[in-house]
Amino acid sequence: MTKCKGCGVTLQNIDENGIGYSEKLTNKLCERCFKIIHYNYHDEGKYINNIDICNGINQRDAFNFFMCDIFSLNKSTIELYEKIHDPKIFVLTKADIIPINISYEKLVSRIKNSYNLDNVILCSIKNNVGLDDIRHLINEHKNVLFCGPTSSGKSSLINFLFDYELTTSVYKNTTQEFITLETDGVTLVDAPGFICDVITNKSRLIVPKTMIINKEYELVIGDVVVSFDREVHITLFFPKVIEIITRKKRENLANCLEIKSYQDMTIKNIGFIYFKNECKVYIDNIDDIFIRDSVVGGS
Ligand SMILES: Nc1nc2c(ncn2[C@@H]2O[C@H](COP(=O)(O)OP(=O)(O)O)[C@@H](O)[C@H]2O)c(=O)[nH]1
Ligand SMILES: [Mg+2]
Repeated sequence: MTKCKGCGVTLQNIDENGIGYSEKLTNKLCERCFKIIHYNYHDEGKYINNIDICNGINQRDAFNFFMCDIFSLNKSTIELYEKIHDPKIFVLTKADIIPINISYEKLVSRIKNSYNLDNVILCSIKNNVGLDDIRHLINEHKNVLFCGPTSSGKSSLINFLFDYELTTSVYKNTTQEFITLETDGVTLVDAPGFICDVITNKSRLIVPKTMIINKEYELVIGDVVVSFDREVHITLFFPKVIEIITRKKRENLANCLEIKSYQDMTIKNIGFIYFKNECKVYIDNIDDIFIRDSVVGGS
Protein backbone atom coordinates (compact mmCIF):
# COMPACT_ATOMS: atom_id res chain seq x y z
CA MET A 1 0.00 0.00 0.00
CA THR A 2 1.48 3.33 -1.04
CA LYS A 3 0.87 6.31 1.19
CA CYS A 4 0.59 9.95 0.23
CA LYS A 5 3.82 11.71 1.21
CA GLY A 6 1.92 14.91 1.98
CA CYS A 7 -0.90 13.89 4.31
CA GLY A 8 -0.31 10.20 5.06
CA VAL A 9 -3.46 8.61 3.56
CA THR A 10 -3.31 5.35 1.63
CA LEU A 11 -3.44 6.05 -2.09
CA GLN A 12 -6.27 4.54 -4.12
CA ASN A 13 -7.22 4.88 -7.81
CA ILE A 14 -10.81 3.64 -7.68
CA ASP A 15 -13.01 6.31 -6.11
CA GLU A 16 -12.32 9.72 -7.64
CA ASN A 17 -14.19 11.49 -4.86
CA GLY A 18 -12.77 9.37 -2.07
CA ILE A 19 -9.91 10.09 0.33
CA GLY A 20 -6.49 9.22 -1.08
CA TYR A 21 -7.51 9.26 -4.73
CA SER A 22 -4.66 9.48 -7.17
CA GLU A 23 -4.81 8.60 -10.85
CA LYS A 24 -1.63 6.58 -10.51
CA LEU A 25 -0.60 4.71 -7.39
CA THR A 26 3.01 5.58 -8.17
CA ASN A 27 2.32 9.29 -7.60
CA LYS A 28 3.94 10.89 -4.55
CA LEU A 29 0.82 12.79 -3.52
CA CYS A 30 -2.91 12.18 -3.41
CA GLU A 31 -5.01 14.49 -5.55
CA ARG A 32 -6.18 16.47 -2.52
CA CYS A 33 -2.59 17.31 -1.46
CA PHE A 34 -1.66 18.14 -5.05
CA LYS A 35 -4.55 20.60 -5.21
CA ILE A 36 -3.79 22.09 -1.77
CA ILE A 37 -0.16 22.71 -2.79
CA HIS A 38 -0.70 23.95 -6.33
CA TYR A 39 -4.17 25.51 -6.33
CA ASN A 40 -4.67 26.56 -2.69
CA TYR A 41 -7.57 24.09 -2.69
CA HIS A 42 -9.58 23.52 0.46
CA ASP A 43 -11.58 20.60 1.74
CA GLU A 44 -11.69 19.34 5.26
CA GLY A 45 -10.83 15.76 4.34
CA LYS A 46 -11.97 13.01 6.61
CA TYR A 47 -12.97 13.56 10.21
CA ILE A 48 -10.84 11.97 12.92
CA ASN A 49 -12.07 12.40 16.46
CA ASN A 50 -9.82 13.69 19.20
CA ILE A 51 -10.05 10.52 21.29
CA ASP A 52 -8.77 8.39 18.42
CA ILE A 53 -5.95 10.86 17.85
CA CYS A 54 -5.03 10.75 21.56
CA ASN A 55 -5.02 6.95 21.52
CA GLY A 56 -2.87 6.92 18.39
CA ILE A 57 -0.37 9.24 20.07
CA ASN A 58 -0.19 7.31 23.32
CA GLN A 59 0.19 3.94 21.55
CA ARG A 60 3.37 5.17 19.90
CA ASP A 61 5.40 5.60 23.07
CA ALA A 62 7.43 8.49 21.74
CA PHE A 63 8.64 11.78 23.22
CA ASN A 64 5.69 14.07 22.46
CA PHE A 65 5.92 17.68 21.36
CA PHE A 66 2.47 19.16 22.00
CA MET A 67 2.25 22.18 19.70
CA CYS A 68 -0.29 24.93 20.09
CA ASP A 69 -0.50 28.57 18.99
CA ILE A 70 -1.58 31.49 21.16
CA PHE A 71 -5.16 31.41 19.85
CA SER A 72 -5.78 27.76 20.64
CA LEU A 73 -4.36 28.02 24.14
CA ASN A 74 -7.36 27.36 26.38
CA LYS A 75 -8.72 24.94 28.94
CA SER A 76 -9.96 22.40 26.42
CA THR A 77 -6.59 22.30 24.64
CA ILE A 78 -4.81 21.84 27.97
CA GLU A 79 -7.20 18.97 28.77
CA LEU A 80 -5.99 17.28 25.58
CA TYR A 81 -2.37 17.96 26.56
CA GLU A 82 -3.05 16.29 29.91
CA LYS A 83 -4.33 13.16 28.15
CA ILE A 84 -1.02 12.74 26.34
CA HIS A 85 1.42 10.43 28.12
CA ASP A 86 4.86 11.51 29.35
CA PRO A 87 7.49 12.23 28.26
CA LYS A 88 6.12 15.36 26.63
CA ILE A 89 6.63 19.07 26.36
CA PHE A 90 4.30 21.95 25.59
CA VAL A 91 5.41 24.12 22.64
CA LEU A 92 3.80 27.48 21.95
CA THR A 93 4.23 27.98 18.20
CA LYS A 94 4.33 31.02 15.89
CA ALA A 95 6.23 33.25 18.34
CA ASP A 96 6.68 35.66 15.42
CA ILE A 97 2.97 36.64 15.47
CA ILE A 98 3.15 37.72 19.11
CA PRO A 99 3.26 41.52 19.38
CA ILE A 100 6.80 42.77 20.02
CA ASN A 101 5.92 44.63 23.20
CA ILE A 102 5.13 41.31 24.92
CA SER A 103 8.14 39.76 26.64
CA TYR A 104 8.69 36.12 25.66
CA GLU A 105 9.98 35.38 29.13
CA LYS A 106 6.86 36.72 30.86
CA LEU A 107 4.59 35.01 28.36
CA VAL A 108 6.20 31.63 29.04
CA SER A 109 6.13 32.11 32.80
CA ARG A 110 2.43 33.08 32.76
CA ILE A 111 1.56 30.02 30.68
CA LYS A 112 3.51 27.75 33.02
CA ASN A 113 1.81 29.20 36.10
CA SER A 114 -1.71 29.28 34.68
CA TYR A 115 -1.69 25.71 33.45
CA ASN A 116 0.73 24.21 35.90
CA LEU A 117 3.24 23.19 33.23
CA ASP A 118 6.82 22.32 34.15
CA ASN A 119 8.30 23.41 30.90
CA VAL A 120 7.19 25.38 27.85
CA ILE A 121 9.16 26.07 24.67
CA LEU A 122 8.27 29.10 22.60
CA CYS A 123 9.09 28.50 18.94
CA SER A 124 8.90 30.04 15.51
CA ILE A 125 10.17 28.74 12.21
CA LYS A 126 9.90 32.26 10.81
CA ASN A 127 12.09 33.94 13.46
CA ASN A 128 14.20 30.95 14.40
CA VAL A 129 13.02 30.94 18.01
CA GLY A 130 13.26 27.84 20.21
CA LEU A 131 14.48 25.58 17.40
CA ASP A 132 17.75 24.66 19.12
CA ASP A 133 15.84 23.45 22.17
CA ILE A 134 13.60 21.34 19.95
CA ARG A 135 16.58 19.91 18.02
CA HIS A 136 18.25 19.06 21.28
CA LEU A 137 15.22 17.12 22.55
CA ILE A 138 14.87 15.30 19.22
CA ASN A 139 18.51 14.18 19.35
CA GLU A 140 18.19 13.14 22.96
CA HIS A 141 15.03 11.03 22.51
CA LYS A 142 15.40 9.82 18.88
CA ASN A 143 11.76 8.70 18.75
CA VAL A 144 9.58 11.80 18.70
CA LEU A 145 6.02 12.75 17.82
CA PHE A 146 4.45 16.11 16.99
CA CYS A 147 0.83 16.58 18.05
CA GLY A 148 -1.56 19.40 18.97
CA PRO A 149 -4.51 21.33 17.56
CA THR A 150 -4.92 21.50 13.80
CA SER A 151 -2.98 24.32 12.09
CA SER A 152 -0.58 24.84 14.98
CA GLY A 153 2.41 24.34 12.68
CA LYS A 154 3.42 20.70 13.29
CA SER A 155 4.04 19.68 9.69
CA SER A 156 5.71 23.02 8.90
CA LEU A 157 8.18 22.47 11.75
CA ILE A 158 9.07 18.96 10.55
CA ASN A 159 9.58 20.25 7.00
CA PHE A 160 11.74 23.07 8.28
CA LEU A 161 13.93 20.95 10.53
CA PHE A 162 14.29 17.94 8.25
CA ASP A 163 13.67 19.24 4.75
CA TYR A 164 10.57 17.12 4.15
CA GLU A 165 7.62 18.05 1.96
CA LEU A 166 4.64 17.28 4.16
CA THR A 167 1.60 19.16 3.00
CA THR A 168 0.94 22.29 5.04
CA SER A 169 -1.80 24.84 4.58
CA VAL A 170 -3.71 27.68 6.14
CA TYR A 171 -6.75 25.39 6.33
CA LYS A 172 -7.58 22.90 9.03
CA ASN A 173 -7.16 19.08 8.92
CA THR A 174 -4.40 19.10 6.31
CA THR A 175 -2.58 16.09 7.81
CA GLN A 176 -4.97 13.15 7.64
CA GLU A 177 -3.08 10.22 9.18
CA PHE A 178 -0.11 9.57 11.44
CA ILE A 179 2.95 9.88 9.21
CA THR A 180 6.17 8.16 10.30
CA LEU A 181 9.46 9.39 8.88
CA GLU A 182 12.94 8.01 9.47
CA THR A 183 15.95 10.24 9.19
CA ASP A 184 19.53 10.01 10.53
CA GLY A 185 18.62 7.47 13.21
CA VAL A 186 15.63 9.53 14.35
CA THR A 187 12.00 8.43 14.03
CA LEU A 188 9.58 11.33 13.62
CA VAL A 189 5.81 11.07 13.70
CA ASP A 190 3.53 13.81 12.45
CA ALA A 191 0.08 13.41 14.02
CA PRO A 192 -3.21 14.61 12.54
CA GLY A 193 -4.31 17.75 14.38
CA PHE A 194 -6.89 17.80 17.14
CA ILE A 195 -10.11 19.18 15.80
CA CYS A 196 -10.93 22.72 16.78
CA ASP A 197 -12.66 25.61 15.14
CA VAL A 198 -9.88 27.57 13.48
CA ILE A 199 -9.91 30.30 10.95
CA THR A 200 -7.56 30.54 8.05
CA ASN A 201 -4.79 33.10 7.82
CA LYS A 202 -4.37 33.34 11.55
CA SER A 203 -0.60 33.02 11.29
CA ARG A 204 -0.01 36.73 10.76
CA LEU A 205 1.37 39.23 13.24
CA ILE A 206 -1.17 40.25 15.85
CA VAL A 207 -1.61 43.98 16.14
CA PRO A 208 -2.97 44.81 19.60
CA LYS A 209 -5.74 47.38 19.63
CA THR A 210 -6.68 49.14 22.86
CA MET A 211 -10.28 50.33 23.07
CA ILE A 212 -12.64 51.95 25.52
CA ILE A 213 -16.15 50.60 25.05
CA ASN A 214 -19.10 52.34 26.62
CA LYS A 215 -21.81 50.04 27.98
CA GLU A 216 -24.28 51.43 25.42
CA TYR A 217 -22.16 49.89 22.65
CA GLU A 218 -21.35 46.40 21.51
CA LEU A 219 -18.40 44.86 19.74
CA VAL A 220 -18.84 42.68 16.68
CA ILE A 221 -15.86 40.41 16.09
CA GLY A 222 -16.36 38.27 12.99
CA ASP A 223 -19.71 36.65 13.74
CA VAL A 224 -19.48 37.05 17.53
CA VAL A 225 -21.24 39.88 19.38
CA VAL A 226 -20.10 41.04 22.85
CA SER A 227 -21.15 43.82 25.22
CA PHE A 228 -20.27 44.81 28.79
CA ASP A 229 -21.97 45.87 32.02
CA ARG A 230 -19.80 49.01 32.36
CA GLU A 231 -17.31 51.10 30.46
CA VAL A 232 -14.32 48.85 29.79
CA HIS A 233 -10.70 49.44 28.78
CA ILE A 234 -9.72 46.38 26.81
CA THR A 235 -7.02 45.27 24.41
CA LEU A 236 -7.96 43.18 21.40
CA PHE A 237 -5.49 40.63 20.04
CA PHE A 238 -6.76 39.49 16.66
CA PRO A 239 -5.07 39.03 13.29
CA LYS A 240 -5.83 41.81 10.84
CA VAL A 241 -8.07 39.55 8.75
CA ILE A 242 -10.74 39.59 11.44
CA GLU A 243 -13.23 42.38 10.98
CA ILE A 244 -14.02 44.19 14.23
CA ILE A 245 -16.64 46.92 14.54
CA THR A 246 -18.44 48.72 17.35
CA ARG A 247 -22.07 49.71 17.09
CA LYS A 248 -24.89 50.92 19.30
CA LYS A 249 -26.14 48.02 21.43
CA ARG A 250 -29.06 46.34 19.69
CA GLU A 251 -30.43 43.84 22.13
CA ASN A 252 -29.64 42.16 25.41
CA LEU A 253 -27.36 39.25 24.71
CA ALA A 254 -28.16 35.81 26.02
CA ASN A 255 -25.18 34.80 28.16
CA CYS A 256 -23.26 36.51 30.91
CA LEU A 257 -19.66 35.73 31.91
CA GLU A 258 -17.83 37.18 34.91
CA ILE A 259 -14.32 38.34 34.08
CA LYS A 260 -11.71 39.02 36.76
CA SER A 261 -8.81 41.46 36.50
CA TYR A 262 -5.96 40.32 34.25
CA GLN A 263 -7.88 37.70 32.33
CA ASP A 264 -8.15 36.97 28.60
CA MET A 265 -11.30 35.87 26.86
CA THR A 266 -10.40 33.74 23.84
CA ILE A 267 -12.92 33.66 21.03
CA LYS A 268 -13.24 30.63 18.75
CA ASN A 269 -9.47 30.23 18.37
CA ILE A 270 -9.40 33.41 16.32
CA GLY A 271 -8.04 35.81 18.90
CA PHE A 272 -8.59 37.14 22.39
CA ILE A 273 -9.53 40.15 24.46
CA TYR A 274 -7.38 41.19 27.42
CA PHE A 275 -9.20 42.66 30.44
CA LYS A 276 -7.19 44.63 32.94
CA ASN A 277 -10.22 45.13 35.17
CA GLU A 278 -13.10 42.94 36.18
CA CYS A 279 -16.47 43.25 34.45
CA LYS A 280 -19.40 41.23 33.19
CA VAL A 281 -19.42 40.28 29.53
CA TYR A 282 -22.63 39.59 27.63
CA ILE A 283 -22.24 37.40 24.64
CA ASP A 284 -24.58 35.91 22.07
CA ASN A 285 -23.02 32.46 21.91
CA ILE A 286 -20.68 31.00 24.51
CA ASP A 287 -19.56 27.99 22.50
CA ASP A 288 -15.83 28.24 21.90
CA ILE A 289 -15.38 31.07 24.40
CA PHE A 290 -12.75 30.44 27.06
CA ILE A 291 -11.56 32.56 29.93
CA ARG A 292 -7.93 32.17 30.95
CA ASP A 293 -5.49 33.98 33.22
CA SER A 294 -3.99 36.50 30.88
CA VAL A 295 -0.89 35.47 28.96
CA VAL A 296 -0.17 39.07 27.94
CA GLY A 297 -0.82 41.16 31.05
CA GLY A 298 -0.82 41.06 34.83
CA SER A 299 1.90 40.02 37.24
N1 LIG B 1 3.65 32.90 11.49
C1 LIG B 1 3.96 31.59 11.52
N2 LIG B 1 3.18 30.73 10.85
C2 LIG B 1 3.50 29.41 10.91
C3 LIG B 1 4.61 28.92 11.67
N3 LIG B 1 4.62 27.57 11.55
C4 LIG B 1 3.58 27.25 10.75
N4 LIG B 1 2.90 28.34 10.36
C5 LIG B 1 1.70 28.42 9.50
O1 LIG B 1 0.64 27.77 10.15
C6 LIG B 1 -0.26 27.18 9.18
C7 LIG B 1 -0.54 25.74 9.56
O2 LIG B 1 0.69 25.01 9.45
P1 LIG B 1 0.72 23.41 9.35
O3 LIG B 1 2.16 23.00 9.42
O4 LIG B 1 -0.08 22.92 8.17
O5 LIG B 1 -0.04 23.04 10.70
P2 LIG B 1 -0.41 21.59 11.29
O6 LIG B 1 -1.87 21.40 11.00
O7 LIG B 1 -0.16 21.72 12.75
O8 LIG B 1 0.48 20.59 10.64
C8 LIG B 1 0.44 27.32 7.83
O9 LIG B 1 -0.19 28.41 7.16
C9 LIG B 1 1.89 27.65 8.18
O10 LIG B 1 2.52 28.48 7.22
C10 LIG B 1 5.42 29.88 12.37
O11 LIG B 1 6.41 29.57 13.04
N5 LIG B 1 5.04 31.19 12.25
MG1 LIG C 1 -0.12 18.94 9.56
